[in-house]
Amino acid sequence: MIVRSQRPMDLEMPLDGFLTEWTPVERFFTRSHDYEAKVDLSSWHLEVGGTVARPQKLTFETIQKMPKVDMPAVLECAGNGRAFHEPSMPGIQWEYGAVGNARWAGVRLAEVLKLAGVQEKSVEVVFDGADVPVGTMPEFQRSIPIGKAMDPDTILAYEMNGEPLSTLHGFPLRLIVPGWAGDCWVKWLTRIDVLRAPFEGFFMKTAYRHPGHAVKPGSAVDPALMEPVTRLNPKSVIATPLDGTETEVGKPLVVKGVAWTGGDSRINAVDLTFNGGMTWVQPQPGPYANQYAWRSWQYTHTPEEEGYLRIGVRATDGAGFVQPYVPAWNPSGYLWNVVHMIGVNVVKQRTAVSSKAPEAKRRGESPAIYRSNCIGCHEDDVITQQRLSRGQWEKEVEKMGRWGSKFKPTDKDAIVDYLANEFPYKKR
Ligand SMILES: Nc1nc2c(c(=O)[nH]1)N[C@H]1C(S)=C(S)[C@@H](COP(=O)(O)O)O[C@H]1N2
Ligand SMILES: [Mo]
Repeated sequence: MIVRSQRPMDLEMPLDGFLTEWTPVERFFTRSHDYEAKVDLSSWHLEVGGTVARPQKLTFETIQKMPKVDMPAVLECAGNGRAFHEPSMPGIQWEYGAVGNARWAGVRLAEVLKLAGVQEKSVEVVFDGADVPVGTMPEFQRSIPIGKAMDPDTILAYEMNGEPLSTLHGFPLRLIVPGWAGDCWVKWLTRIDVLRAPFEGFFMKTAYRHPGHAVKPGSAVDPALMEPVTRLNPKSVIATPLDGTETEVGKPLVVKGVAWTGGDSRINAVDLTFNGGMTWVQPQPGPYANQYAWRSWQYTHTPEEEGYLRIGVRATDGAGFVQPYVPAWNPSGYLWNVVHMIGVNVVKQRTAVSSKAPEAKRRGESPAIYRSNCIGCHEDDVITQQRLSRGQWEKEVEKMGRWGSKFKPTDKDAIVDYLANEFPYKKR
């Protein structure tokens, strides 16, 4: 796994994870804003309240006795692909692997809400987990509209790939919102509240919002003018070959990957090009568990002459959405789904591959004000992956001041200077 942050744990799946239909738990990406919650089942309950006729306090046993539903579905972080946006923005610099395909199982959220009796005029349902915010960060609470909550495909899962949920993935119970981005899939559930007005918490009103239409790259947009991220868009990834590799004339080249989409839609077509989009072929589709799962595809191409293959894959869904060639830039870099294009050199005879890893840039000793104020709640790793302008670093430092870093106001400029010099904006 690619470690994006050790503490809290943010792990990314490498490209070869797209070679299997189901993503094993140990290969499944993880994203946690807080340190993971360690729940003791003997004292755990799920409380259901808000605008309901009969508030509930359910034990794990009660939930397990309700009708069990299987729900294969892709879980993808809204920020997957953020690293590719230009200009860059702060946040975990995910490339392709903040996504996985699993078989979830549990109970319908609608069944649980029926037990409680949702009152008329309810508009949303908000979910809270047992994780405790880091520092003075806001609580991770997220809401979904009542219609999505009552959708028979929205479930409270206690199993992933036939096993009880692991700690990292939300033991003992998490929300599954098939077709919608991962930020709604609240882990370590403890409370569900039905609401008569939209939920106003930080993770609904400030975070996980996008303009819903194109904005000029780099522009600031007021969160009030943005809408919550909901459905995933069509996306496909080439798992093999890898970008920048070589293949030989006359040798069959197997190209493999997966495609998925979101909302109520399903993948309608997957097209593959070997010449940067001039002509397209249709790969062989693999098994497809349901509309929410990813679908593998594969194609064998035997190059007849030397040259450079520009291999790209493009998925189309039933709602008529096609993967774009240019990203829809948005301030937090959500929902990247640009056509995945790689380059493979076709040669007569492959050259020996040098296994020498590129030398990492040596960093000088960091100043004490940085070590004492910026490393504590989290490690250095979430900082070193960023590439931000001075203005962006200044905003990040101010946010960290609000979220629990106790730097002296007089040290702020020196911290910003260090970050802006050491991790400046640069093109990838
Ligand atoms: N309680 C809680 N639930 C959460 C989160 C969190 O930080 N706390 N992260 C969310 C985000 S942003 C994503 S993408 C998914 C990631 O789920 P995973 O770690 O099982 O892959 O969980 C969601 N559920
Ligand atoms: Mo996410």
